[in-house]
Amino acid sequence: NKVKLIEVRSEIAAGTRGASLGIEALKVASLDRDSQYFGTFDSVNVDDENNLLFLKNNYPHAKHIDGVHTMVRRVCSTVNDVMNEKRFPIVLAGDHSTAAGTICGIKKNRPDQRLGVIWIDAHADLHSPYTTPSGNMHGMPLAMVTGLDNKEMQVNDITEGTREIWEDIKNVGVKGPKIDPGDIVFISVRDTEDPEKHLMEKHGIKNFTPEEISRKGIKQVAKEATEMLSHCENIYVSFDVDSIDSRISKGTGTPVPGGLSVEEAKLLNEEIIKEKKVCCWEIVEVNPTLDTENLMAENAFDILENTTKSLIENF
Ligand code: DIR
Ligand code: MN
Ligand code: MN
Ligand code: MN
Repeated sequence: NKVKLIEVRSEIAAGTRGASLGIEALKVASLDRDSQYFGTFDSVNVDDENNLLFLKNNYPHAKHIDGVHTMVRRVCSTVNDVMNEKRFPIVLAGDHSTAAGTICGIKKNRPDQRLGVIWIDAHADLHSPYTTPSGNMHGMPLAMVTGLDNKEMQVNDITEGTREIWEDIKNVGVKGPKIDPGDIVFISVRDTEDPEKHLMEKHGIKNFTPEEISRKGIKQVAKEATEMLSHCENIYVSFDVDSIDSRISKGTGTPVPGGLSVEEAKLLNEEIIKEKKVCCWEIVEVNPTLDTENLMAENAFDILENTTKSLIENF
């Protein structure tokens, strides 16, 4: 059994409460679907740092960065362990900052190999504490792993305490950047701030916009996205459920209109995971407290199950 689930019930890096319940909501959805998914695969839990939410946070431009640092290190170490077992990690997480830990873990495991990232999200998650509009660190995982502070677009003055931990986060797993910004491919990104737009232009980061996706179709987008990373030995896929249109994705912290349909998201992940270079897949940001009837989790579960099936069929 090649797949191993990694469960990370983190929500410290989100701005809205409840994403740590996303995994439980996926499990409830699996029962309502009469699926044996969670009885089929081994899983390992990563401890969260959510108790920090009950304390005043002293880092306004990187909220709970101390806990995020700890959590990123734990995820890194667990992903590395699972890859050492020659298993394929499927990460079920809460807020998207965990993805930094995942990328650190893959890089720690395969330090000499180039890692590309397919980031399916409404957001670019490229902020640093210097540019964030919210201080919510789920908007920062790609800055953590590229090391891009983007100080030329600085809007926040950060304290020495924040800066020190931020620098430590950049060295989790292996020292320095884990990926090149040019090795990121965005799909469905449609809500970005100026500092992120600046980085995307400066580093020529490709985004398959909703318009381009409807013009080309999902299969073509999946093909082009993986081909763009043909120079990388490994590909990590990060699936933020807010990539799905806000008419469906009510149960997530930051829904955005104009996104993927559930069928599109399903086919997209099904196609991308057929690529042999994909070495890890992650799903994040299901928040059942914002939902009615567990709709987001049910759709997310269908995508999770379908993606896993496609992965196994194509081993
Ligand atoms: C916004 C929202 N760019 C921020 N980011 C979200 O606060 O950094 N990322 N929601 O998932
Ligand atoms: Mn995200
Ligand atoms: Mn998002
Ligand atoms: Mn925004």
